[in-house]
This record gives sequence, structure tokens and C-alpha cells, in this order.
Amino acid sequence: MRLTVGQAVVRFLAAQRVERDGVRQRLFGGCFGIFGHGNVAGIGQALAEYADEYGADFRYYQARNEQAMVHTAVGYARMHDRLRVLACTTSIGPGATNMVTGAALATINRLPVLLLPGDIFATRRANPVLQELEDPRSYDVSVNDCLKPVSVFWDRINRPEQLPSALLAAMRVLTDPAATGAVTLALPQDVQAEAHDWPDELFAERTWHVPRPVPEPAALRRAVDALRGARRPLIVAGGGVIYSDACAELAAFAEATGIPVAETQAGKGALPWGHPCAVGAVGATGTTAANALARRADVVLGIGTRYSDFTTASHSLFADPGVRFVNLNITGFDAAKLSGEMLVADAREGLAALRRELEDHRVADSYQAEIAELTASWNATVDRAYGLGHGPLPAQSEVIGAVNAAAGPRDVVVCAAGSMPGELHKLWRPAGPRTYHVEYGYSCMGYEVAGGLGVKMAAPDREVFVLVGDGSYLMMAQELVTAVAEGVKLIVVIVQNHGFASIGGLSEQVGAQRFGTRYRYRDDSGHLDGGLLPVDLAANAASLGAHVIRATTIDELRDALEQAKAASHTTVVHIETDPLVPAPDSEAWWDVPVAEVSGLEATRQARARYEKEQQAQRHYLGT
Ligand SMILES: Cc1ncc(C[n+]2csc(CCOP(=O)(O)OP(=O)(O)O)c2C)c(N)n1
Ligand SMILES: [Mg+2]
Repeated sequence: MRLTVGQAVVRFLAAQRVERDGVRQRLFGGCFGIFGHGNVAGIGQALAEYADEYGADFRYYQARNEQAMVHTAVGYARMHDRLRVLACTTSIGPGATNMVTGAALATINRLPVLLLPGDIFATRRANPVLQELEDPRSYDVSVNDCLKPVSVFWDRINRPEQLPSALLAAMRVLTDPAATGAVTLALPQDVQAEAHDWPDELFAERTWHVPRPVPEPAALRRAVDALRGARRPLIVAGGGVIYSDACAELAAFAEATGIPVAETQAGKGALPWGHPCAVGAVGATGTTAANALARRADVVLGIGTRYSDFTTASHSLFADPGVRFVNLNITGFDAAKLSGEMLVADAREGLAALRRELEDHRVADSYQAEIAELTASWNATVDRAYGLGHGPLPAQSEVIGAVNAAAGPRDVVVCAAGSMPGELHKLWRPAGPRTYHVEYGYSCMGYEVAGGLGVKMAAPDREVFVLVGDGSYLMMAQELVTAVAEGVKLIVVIVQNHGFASIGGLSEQVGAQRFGTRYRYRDDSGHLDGGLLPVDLAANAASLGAHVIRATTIDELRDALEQAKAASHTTVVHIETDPLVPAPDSEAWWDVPVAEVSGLEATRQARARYEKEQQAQRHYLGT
């Protein structure tokens, strides 16, 4: 079949299928893109040529910003448990490099996305072309090389003959849960438009089977022995539990053994709030219940977690001198962390195997009673935070409480950066898996609206509540336009607190006095501490085509959320909060270095506190 490279790419992607647990579906939900020179005549022409043939099965979606469209693809893939993917095509140069942040986010969160940046001419006939980097040391370098370290697979197609093997490798990586992340195929613009005679089999329907590897018997025995010997075991559930659809198996294992389950940001919702074994968030933004258990745990069973510093409280949380880790993970890379017993397997298969071996094993009644007591005490803390009645401006925790009350059991909350992720992690009461979507691998400002769009595209029958701070909103709000154009309904709650409440708090903690963390006019003394700026984000959202409701009290917020739920179009609710109300304490630390010498008394005091906290840090080298 004689097609251009662009046409071949589109035909190939449309023919890919994915299968897990006997369910087979299209791998690609479509292709996002912003056209320019580099893709308009290649992938762009191909998408135009096949638009009617493929219809909704493989649709072109227009974004407003290339970084944002990668976020959208990530939200979509996560909501589909990594089984469905979106492609993203860009022009060369700035269009391509705008995707670098999105690619890093995808790779860090272990979520699949296919990036198809345009690239400079392979023939180099008229170089330098518009937007070409021109590295004097090598004409082989282009700005797309920036995507290499943030991609799990990267290739450049300089000749049509290279395409089939590159496409197959890309699909293998996208559908391999142990390897997945951002996959980049850089496509020089002349090559995209070049015709080639392709074998017909390249475009035949092809099914990629997602594996569920089972644990090796010897590794299983070691893990079982460690858990049998534990008096105070604790499970740390990460995103892998949800992506592997292992939540029911996790509940069964926890119920059989009585082992409490703490959750990372990506793992939150693995057990529904209120489950007798659920102790909530763990780590620097954790609940006092999970963290008290973590401090004294003798065996930690980490499942599908990458053990970020937030989870381990910067290696200070797991404080029992003899604490050991058993890590059930699809990758050896993560399973080896903290010198853990490596149980390399699919989370669901691994949990089923552990349950078979440990069904007769239960934690002591006294431990269970302690768990219930700690959880009840934390629940009372959340009740207080939700009903604080702070004034004149409400506290952020009250906003979270109102959104939590408005969300139905299948609805999804989306967030990524600022002070809300930490508060959501500890305070939000999830109804179950896939209802809590906080991007915290990269905690990227600007993910919220764009990622929320991808979530809603993947789950159109659920309400999607996007919680976004004013800082994040100002960084990347423009995909509201895409939501409006596509008729994809989002409920966006803008939490206006005139700057970076999160970094303000952090700044105070490190003795930097909230410097540069508020949005203010420059004052007469030259500092950014002047009056409030005349910024109206509600008006901004309205100008982008969203329906807007302004709320000033929590009661008005509740009303606004009900109106937004009843509406059929994207609705933005604007509320101002007090940035200085602290969230309930997690009683856990996060390592952010403090200046070792300073003329500021506040900094010197912060340094003294820091050096004390640092003493709790461990290497976890095993026994
Ligand atoms: C792209 C990006 N730049 C910078 C940061 C560092 N950062 C984390 S939170 C934050 C402030 C967020 O402000 P806002 O959205 O208003 O939330 P608030 O802190 O006020 O809750 C900054 C600058 C980041 N996470 N992402
Ligand atoms: Mg803010």
C-alpha cells in the first residue's frame, strides 16, 4: 500500500488493540494536535484524509497548548488504568518542546502517552529551517533531543523504512505496565510527507496483550515469611494497585489478615473511605492514623508504590529500628527500593498469591483495636476541618469538605499542585478507586484543567470536579476552551487566595518569610508586597466560554456546586479562601533544605529545626 509516512502512522495507530483479562478494546482514543510546519502536511494531512472514515473511533482533537494536551492524554490514560492512550502531534521547534513538561509528567507517573513531534528536514536541503536549533557541533541534534531523558522510548524516523520497527517498539512500551511512560517518535517534516510502499500487514488489526506476571515461588516464600513474622504490619498502597485493578483483591487480603492499608497520592481510593482496614493517606501529607502506624510498623508491604519522598516522609517515617520492607511491584526497579524483599509481579496476582498463603494469619486483636482508635480520632479531625466555620473568608478545608459532599460515589476530583494536593490527600474521603485523581508524581501546576479534560473524556458518565488554585489557573487555564468546544463538561472550582499559599507556608518553614509567594503590586520599597491585584479569574473563565458562578461563603459554594452538577456545560465556580489557615497536622516531615548560614534570625531558627528533623532520616539498608 502506497502511503505517506504520516498516513501510515495514522492508519497503524487506528488498527491497534489492547487486551487485558479478556477485554479487548482500541488502544488509541484519538490524536490531539496543534498544527504548524512540521506536521500540517504529514500527520495533519493524514488526519484530514481519514477523518470521516474513522469518525469517533480515532478522532482528531484540537488543543490550545502542547503541554496541556499531553496532560489531557495523561489524565485519559490514568482514568483508563493505562489501557487506553492518546497520541499528540506537534509542529517542529516550540510546539515540540512545549511537550517536554508533559512528557516528564507522564514518565514520572508511569502513564502512557504517544508523542509525535515534528522535526527538522531529514534531507537538510534548506537548513536552517524556521525554528531549527542549529547546533554547530552536529547537524544530527534537534530540539526534540530534549524529549530523550523524559521518554521511556525515543526514536527519530529519518527514513520511511525505519517506521515499522519504531511503531512496534512504541506499542510494546506503551502497553507494558513495567516500562510505560512517554513514548516519542520524532518525525522530520519531509519524511512525514514522503510516500512509501508499505506491506499491508503493517495496517492489520494487532492486539497487544497486557501481562499479569505472577510472583516467583522463592520470592513469594520470602515475602510470606516476612509477613508471618510481623506483629505490626502495614500496607502502603500505591497507584499500581489501581492500575492493575487489584482493589477488590487488596480489600480481600486486608480483610482476611486485618493488615491496615495506608495510601499514597496515586493509590488513594484503593480502599473506600470507611473500610475497617483503611487508615488513609500516608507520609508527609498523611493522616495521623497511618503515620502513627507507619512509625511503629515492623514490616511494610508496599504495593505498586514508587516510595516518593512524600510517602516515606523523606526516609524519616518508618522509624522502627528493625523495620523491613516487602515490595510487590511490576518493576524490579521499584521493588528493590528501601532494601525490600522484591516480589516482582502484577499487583493483583501478587496479592492473590499472598492471600492464598496467609489466609489463616491475622494480626492481633489489640493491633486492630489500636487501628480503629487511631482512625476514629483522625476522622474527628477531618470533621472539624470540614466544618471549621472560619471567617470572614472560609478555610480551604471547608471548600474540600463541600466538594466532597457534592461528589457522588463515582465522581472524580482532580488536582495537581499547590496546597490542595496535600490537604486532599489527608482530608478527602474517597468512595473508591478512580474517584481521586491528584497528579503528584510531578505535581505540575497547570495540570488541573487539562488533566481534568482527559479524565472526563475517559469517563463521560461521571462528574469531574477540578480543584485549581489561582496560581495553577494562571499558568494553564486555556483548555477550558477545548472543553467548551468539545462539549466536555467539567466542574472547575477556582480557589483564589492571591498567590502561592503552599510555597508561602514552605517559605516560612525554611525561614524565607513568604518572599515572592503572593500576587501583589510592587510597593514603594521595591518589594512585591503592595495591594491586591485587580485580577478577576471568574471573568477570565467566562471569557473562555465557561459558565461561571461566584461564591463567597461555603453555603453559596454548596448551592453553586449543585447548580454546576445540574448544568450540561462546563461550569467554573470561583471562591476566595484564607491562605493562612493551616491544614490539620500530619505529624510527619518533608525534607526541604534550609540555608546553613544567614543574617536572618528566622532562617537561623529554621536551620536549627531542620538539623534536628534530619536526624530521623534513615538509609533503610536492610538487615
Ligand atoms: C509548573 C510548576 N512550577 C512551579 C511549581 C512550584 N509550586 C508548587 S505549588 C506552587 C504554587 C501554587 O499556587 P496555587 O495554584 O495558587 O495554589 P496554592 O499554593 O495557593 O494553594 C508553586 C509555585 C510547580 N509545582 N509547578
Ligand atoms: Mg493560590
